[in-house]
Amino acid sequence: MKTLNKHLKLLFLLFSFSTGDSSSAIRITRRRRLDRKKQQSERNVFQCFVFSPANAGESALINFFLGRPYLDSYSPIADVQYAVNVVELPGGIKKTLFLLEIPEDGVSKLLATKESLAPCDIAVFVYDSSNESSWKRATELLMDVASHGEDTGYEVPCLIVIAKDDLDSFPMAIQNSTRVSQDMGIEAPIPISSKLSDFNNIIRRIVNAAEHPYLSIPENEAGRSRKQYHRLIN
Ligand SMILES: Nc1nc2c(ncn2[C@@H]2O[C@H](COP(=O)(O)OP(=O)(O)OP(=O)(O)O)[C@@H](O)[C@H]2O)c(=O)[nH]1
Ligand SMILES: *[C@@H]1O[C@H](CO)[C@@H](O)[C@H](O)[C@H]1NC(C)=O
Ligand SMILES: *[C@@H]1O[C@H](CO)[C@@H](O)[C@H](O)[C@H]1NC(C)=O
Ligand SMILES: [Mg+2]
Repeated sequence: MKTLNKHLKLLFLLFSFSTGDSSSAIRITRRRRLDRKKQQSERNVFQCFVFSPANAGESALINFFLGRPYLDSYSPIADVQYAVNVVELPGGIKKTLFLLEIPEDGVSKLLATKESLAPCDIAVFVYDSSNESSWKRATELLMDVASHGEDTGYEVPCLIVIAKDDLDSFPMAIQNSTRVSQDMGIEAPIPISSKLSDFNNIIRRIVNAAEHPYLSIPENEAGRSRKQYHRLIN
């Protein structure tokens, strides 16, 4: 957890430099809130926190992001804790994306601090499609982040990623994860298979969700119908 705190601080610093914004966390956060009101963020640098239960396939995703080949064995010890790359969007627009791995055992400590999600533009929850406890744990993490957002005002857009889509999924997997995303008013879960190099445009979709935070922030019922209305009129 000490290392996680260090990484968060470092990311925060890098973020301030890369945006030419040497101001405090407060200003960055205020700008994020403004982005949400405008429903569109024009920032060039986004930070993604990646949450996942153990063995979910998170490292395989981060390795793909870094342009590295898929391995049949990843070691948690050799895990990349944060990664950065330039993402080219349709139309040639380039955005810088940071991925920060949040180890499962660090989540409760992370969420114990009110401002911990202030530097987070998008939270991604990865679970293993073949592993029911992976799904259950990932849902808990999503709920924890969502209620942390409601309690503190640091609400973040969330995406669910179903990893290892090449494996047989457990019963009710698709139905239940679709229902959870609908209930929370977020995008449908995105299946990927690192093994088959089938990434379903995941990196661009992460950037896209960060650019349109309003559409992916988990909400209560009133917020959901408002959101549906905006989807319809856009
Ligand atoms: N079949 C299949 N296996 C995968 C896929 N992605 C990862 N794996 C395997 O699943 C295991 C765990 O993958 P990792 O990427 O290390 O998962 P992780 O979430 O980083 O795991 P920890 O760091 O231990 O929490 C490894 O043996 C991978 O080779 C996939 O798309 N399909
Ligand atoms: C299933 O997921 C849990 C995490 O919730 C993990 O501890 C366990 O190792 C996983 N099992 C397999 C076979 O990957
Ligand atoms: C899926 O949903 C059903 C009905 O709500 C529930 O009984 C079951 O426990 C869920 N399974 C998982 C893996 O979430
Ligand atoms: Mg890993």
